[in-house]
Amino acid sequence: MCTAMRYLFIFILLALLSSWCYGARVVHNWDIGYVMVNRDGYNLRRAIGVNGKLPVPPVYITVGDTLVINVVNSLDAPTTIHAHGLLQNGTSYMDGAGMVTQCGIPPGTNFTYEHYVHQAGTFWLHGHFNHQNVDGLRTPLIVYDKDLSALPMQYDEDVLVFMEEWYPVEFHTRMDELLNPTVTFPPPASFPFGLINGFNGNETKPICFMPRKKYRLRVVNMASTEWFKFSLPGHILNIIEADGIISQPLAVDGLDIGPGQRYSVVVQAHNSDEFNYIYNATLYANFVPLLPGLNPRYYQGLIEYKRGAPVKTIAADSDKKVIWAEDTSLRAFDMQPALKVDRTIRLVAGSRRYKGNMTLAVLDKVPYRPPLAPTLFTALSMGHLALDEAIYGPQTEAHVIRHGQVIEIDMHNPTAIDHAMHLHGHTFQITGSGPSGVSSIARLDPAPVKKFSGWPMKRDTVVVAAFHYVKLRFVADNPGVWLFHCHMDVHFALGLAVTFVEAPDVLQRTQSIPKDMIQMCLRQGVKASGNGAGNKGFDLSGLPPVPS
Ligand SMILES: *[C@@H]1O[C@H](CO)[C@@H](O)[C@H](O)[C@H]1NC(C)=O
Ligand SMILES: *[C@@H]1O[C@H](CO)[C@@H](O)[C@H](O)[C@H]1NC(C)=O
Ligand SMILES: *[C@@H]1O[C@H](CO)[C@@H](O)[C@H](O)[C@H]1NC(C)=O
Ligand SMILES: *[C@@H]1O[C@H](CO)[C@@H](O)[C@H](O)[C@H]1NC(C)=O
Ligand SMILES: *[C@@H]1O[C@H](CO)[C@@H](O)[C@H](O)[C@H]1NC(C)=O
Ligand SMILES: [Cu+2]
Repeated sequence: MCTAMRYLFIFILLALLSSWCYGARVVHNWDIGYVMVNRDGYNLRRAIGVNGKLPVPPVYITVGDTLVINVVNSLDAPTTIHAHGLLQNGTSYMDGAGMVTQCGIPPGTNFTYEHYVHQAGTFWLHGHFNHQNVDGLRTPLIVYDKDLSALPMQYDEDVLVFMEEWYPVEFHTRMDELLNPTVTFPPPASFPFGLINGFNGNETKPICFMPRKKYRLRVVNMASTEWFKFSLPGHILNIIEADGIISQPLAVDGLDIGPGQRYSVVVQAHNSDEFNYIYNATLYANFVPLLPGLNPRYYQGLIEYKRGAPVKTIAADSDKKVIWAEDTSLRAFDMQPALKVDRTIRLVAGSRRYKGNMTLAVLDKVPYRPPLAPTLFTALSMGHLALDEAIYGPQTEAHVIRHGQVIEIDMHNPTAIDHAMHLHGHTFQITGSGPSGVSSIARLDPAPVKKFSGWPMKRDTVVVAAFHYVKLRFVADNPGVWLFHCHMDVHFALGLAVTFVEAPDVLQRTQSIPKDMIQMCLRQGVKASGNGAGNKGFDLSGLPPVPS
C-alpha cells in the first residue's frame, strides 16, 4: 500500500470511527419569517414559515448526531425553537422554552441551537414563544436508530405521516376572541381543517407500499388543540414506539393521538399489489360542539400498491370491536418496573372566572404567566435562595424538586375537557389512571385505583381524559428548569402550566448560561438574572399582579 493510500485509508477509518462514536454534525439554517399561505383551500392568511416556506421540511438525523439549527429571526417578535422530546441532559438552556430556559431571540438577530442527540425515535421541533407553533412553526424531527436489531420488530422502510390542524386566522386573533366575554363560545374560528404531510387533508400524496415489505409508519400529531384518529383498514398497526420510547409490540386497529404525541407502527404489506387501500385520518375535538362537516372532519389518503389499482373497500365489521391505542395500554420494552415514589406532587387542572369575566386555566393555584427573567436564569443566579419556590414569582407555579428523588405527579382533571400534558426534560412512567372524583374545589372522593401491573409505558406527552386522573413518575436526574404544560396551546395560553425547578443546587455547580444567551436578554431589556421579577432577594416588585 502506497503512503498516500495509507493516509487516505487512515483518514477514512478515522472519519468512520468519529462518525460512529461522535456522529455527524447536521446543520440546518432556518430563517424564520412571515409567509402568506393558503393551506386549507379557502383562507389566504399570514403564517410563520422557515426560509420562506411552509410546511417546514422535516429534519432527519441519526442517533449520536449533533443537530445544529442556525436560527435567523426575521419576524417582528421574539422567537425560540423547542425540540419536543429531547431531554437536554446537561443543556437545559437549549430547551427553547421561551422565558423558562431562555429569552426570545430578538427580531433581526440570530442564534444557534446545538443538540447532542442521544435518543432515537420520533420527535418534533416547534416554536415555543407566544405559541408560534400554531401559526406554522413546527416540523417532525426523526432520529434514526443505529441498530435496528435492538428493536422489537424489524422493518424495511420508514414512512412519515405528520398531521396538523389549520385555522383560518392567526393564534392571537383566536385568543382575543376567546378572552372577550362578549364573544359567545365557541368563537367563530373554532373548527380548523386538517393537514396531512403538509397538504390540505384529502389532497395529500399517496403513501406507497410494495408487496410483502414491512413499513414503520411514524405518525405525528403536531396539532395545537385537536386530536387525530388514524387507521388503515385492512392492515394491522403494530405499535413499537410512542414519544421516542420503545414499547412492547401492541397490535391495534387505530391510533387516537393527542396534541404533541407520536407513534411508530410497523405494518406488514399485503402479498400482492392487486388492490390499493385507504387510510382514515379524523380530526376531532371534544371542547367544541360536534357539528356535521365541521367537527369531526374526516380525511382519507391512499395506500398505493400500484398506480391505478382498484381501491379495496373494507366494510366496517359491526361485530368486531375496533381497538384504538390508548396512552395507558402500552408497556415499555425495557421492562423497567414502576419507580418507588419519594414525593408526590398533586396537580389539579381547572378553569376559573377572573376579573372582567375572563376565564383562565390553572394547573395548581394560579394561571401560569411567564416571569420577567427566564426561570432557569433565576435558578442559576440566586445562590441558595434558588431552593426557595417563592423567589420565582407566584405566576410561574414553580415546584423545586430535589436531585435524585423519584417524583410522582398525581394529576387530576376534574374538567369536561381532555388535556394533553407534556413534560420537558423527562419521560415519565404512566403508573396509574382512572376516574377522578376531585372536583375543582379539591374535594376528594375515593376513586378506583387502576393498578398498573407489569412495566409502565414511558412517554413525554399523556392525555388526561376529562374527569380522570393519571399518575406519572420520573427520577429527578436531569438538573434544569422544565415546564409541565397542556400541549393544547389555547389552554397553555390560558395558564395550564407549572414549572419544575429541578435540583437548582446541582444545576449551579454543573451548568452555566452561554454568554450570547445572556446578551440576548440584555439587548432587548429583559432581565438575565435575579428572581422572577429580575430583582434581588424576595423583592418581586414589577411582576404583574396575580389574576383575581
Ligand atoms: C449571525 O450573527 C453573527 C454575529 O452576531 C453575524 O456575524 C452573522 O453574520 C449572523 N448571520 C446571519 C445569517 O445573519
Ligand atoms: C374509514 O372511513 C370510512 C369513510 O368515512 C368509514 O366508512 C370507515 O368505517 C372508516 N374506518 C375506520 C376503521 O375508521
Ligand atoms: C375527504 O374525503 C372523504 C371521502 O371522499 C369525504 O368523506 C370527506 O368528507 C372529505 N373531507 C373533507 C374535509 O372534505
Ligand atoms: C360578568 O358576568 C355577569 C353574569 O354572567 C354579568 O352580570 C356581568 O355584567 C359581567 N361583567 C362584565 C364586566 O362583563
Ligand atoms: C442525565 O445524565 C446523567 C449522567 O450521565 C444520568 O445519570 C441521568 O440518568 C441522565 N438523565 C436523563 C433524564 O437522561
Ligand atoms: Cu388542555
